Amino acid sequence: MADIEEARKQFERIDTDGDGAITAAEFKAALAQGGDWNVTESVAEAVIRSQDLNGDKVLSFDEFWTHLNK
Ligand SMILES: [Ca+2]
Ligand SMILES: [Ca+2]
Repeated sequence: MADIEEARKQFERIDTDGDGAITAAEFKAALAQGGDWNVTESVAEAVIRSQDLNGDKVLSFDEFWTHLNK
């Protein structure tokens, strides 16, 4: 079981505009910040899609959390 406080901090770090949803662009920017410049927009979109449970193309905290606990 992952730590929900840690997960929330991580989520908020990626969700730079603070609207409670992670977009592909935000995800890509977060990875670039971590030094991974090879992640393209389409790779980021594919990752979001693989974790997106309700099909709105963004990650809510619940979806992020569900993925961490898989
Ligand atoms: Ca956002
Ligand atoms: Ca979603």
